[in-house]
Amino acid sequence: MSIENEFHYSRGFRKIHLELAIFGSSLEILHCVFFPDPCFDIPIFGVDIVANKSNISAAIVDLSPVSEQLPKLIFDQLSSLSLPVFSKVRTLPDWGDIFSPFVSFVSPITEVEKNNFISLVDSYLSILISYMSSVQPQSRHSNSTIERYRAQQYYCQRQKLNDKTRNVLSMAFSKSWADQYIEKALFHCPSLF
Ligand code: BLA
Repeated sequence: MSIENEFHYSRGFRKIHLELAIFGSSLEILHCVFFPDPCFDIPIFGVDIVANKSNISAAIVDLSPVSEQLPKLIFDQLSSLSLPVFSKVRTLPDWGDIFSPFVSFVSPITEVEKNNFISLVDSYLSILISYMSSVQPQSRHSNSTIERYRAQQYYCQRQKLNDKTRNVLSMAFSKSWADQYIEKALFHCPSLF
């Protein structure tokens, strides 16, 4: 079993987390989240791909809002994408109210579907990156920064309700290791000030 992590930060992003986890020969997980600096009006980019020996059981990508709506520029560009059709679309869990209307949660089956999912991830990332160059930060004390920080805290709280992640990590390590890893590495949300 192995877990490889990279953590980066840059203008606009307080944490860019890339993770590849391999559990024996049966389970591979790619996990990636771009957590914005709350001073910037930027959604949270997230991808999770869960693959077992024979198939990709879950592939999810989203630009999740941190204010009432996604920034208009991002909303318009996401709306104008021609979204690929997947034969197996999955239902979001109860904690999935954090995702945008543009979330794609599927089990890609054919090579075409797998490639279409990867292209979709690429499109979401390109939309985010091109938007980044135009957005200016607001003050750390502004109401909108505080609202975005609270939304990010809520995003982390909801993600922590994913028992599937917790169970895999608990079985591979231990319950207390899994709890700490989820709290401190995956969905840590340090205070704003
Ligand atoms: C589901 N996540 C899962 C599943 C496993 C993991 C085993 C079940 C697969 C399935 O239902 O087919 C496990 N995911 C992990 C582990 C890590 C991980 C161990 O990232 C890290 C070490 N999860 C995220 C992010 C998103 C996310 C960023 O970490 C979305 C952007 C989504 N994963 C997500 C969702 C499910 C899932 C929505 C389905 C949950 C359900 O159906 O109950």
